[in-house]
Amino acid sequence: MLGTLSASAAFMGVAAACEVTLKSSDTHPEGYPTVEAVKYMGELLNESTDGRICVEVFHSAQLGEEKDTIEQTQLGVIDMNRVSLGPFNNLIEETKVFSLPYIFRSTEHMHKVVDGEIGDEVLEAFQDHNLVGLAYYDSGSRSFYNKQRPIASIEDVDGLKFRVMQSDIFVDMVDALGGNATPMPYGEVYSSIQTGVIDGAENNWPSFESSGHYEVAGYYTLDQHLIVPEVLVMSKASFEKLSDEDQAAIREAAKQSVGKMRELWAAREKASEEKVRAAGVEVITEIDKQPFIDSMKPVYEKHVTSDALKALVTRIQEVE
Ligand code: GTR
Repeated sequence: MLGTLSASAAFMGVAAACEVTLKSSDTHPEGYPTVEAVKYMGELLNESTDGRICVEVFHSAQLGEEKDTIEQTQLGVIDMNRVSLGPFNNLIEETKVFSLPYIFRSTEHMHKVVDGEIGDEVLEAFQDHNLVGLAYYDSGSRSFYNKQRPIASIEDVDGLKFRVMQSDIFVDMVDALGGNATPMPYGEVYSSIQTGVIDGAENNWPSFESSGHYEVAGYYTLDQHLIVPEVLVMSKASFEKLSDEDQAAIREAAKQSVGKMRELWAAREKASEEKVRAAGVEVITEIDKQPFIDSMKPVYEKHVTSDALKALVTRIQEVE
């Protein structure tokens, strides 16, 4: 016990011993914007609680793959978790609307939506699942990469096997484009491409780069089918152990870390793109997105079924 406390204090570089150390999970390595943003959130929280609350970030999937860490967070084994919204889709209906292909016209559109009322409503939906939604982080836009051929039009997707995050929406998305989808944990993608279990996957520049997937999948097509935000969530069990004042401090520190995250994200997107291009990956930028957008109709029809979800989708589309 004492060992953990002093180790955390040393980790945070603070003199005061932490009364509470919140364990936070992330699939990405140190230096990745999400990891650094949660560390920053921890520093703010530590300051506002006079050193009483500390946050320790377990990066590089040390605590497990996202689907499993989400369950652990619901159980209170893990206190905080920074994850994509995607893996929540099968669990929390409302998160589906932010995971629909081409729902956001741009990152600016996504920011306006998540920073406003709709964003708050979706965060609130986590409450019914033993989780507290704290903040949204950026994740750029996701595009397809594969090792077989450049995708220059929708016809080129035909028959290719892509890994997707564990969400039915993404399986249906790839199917609707004529490819074959395999949901699997992030950590298995590299070797699965290498051994030919799949031809490729889809992700943003920083993940494509930091995971090393660009080493085994040499064609990247900027079709930008998803702008799905990341979320920082907390275990309701861990949250409710704290005083109202400390709960408010956590919410505030999380909100304050968003601006910092967006800065880190913009810089990393550029750096990752440069690294991937320099490595010789063929990047296909000239692509007619309209056929991709049009083919998503059945995905919307299948997943946006309740009146509540339909209303959310309309409200998102109406945000200028
Ligand atoms: C990344 C995201 C991760 C994880 C990963 C994936 O962009 O930051 O949280 O969801 O994608 O594809 O599994």
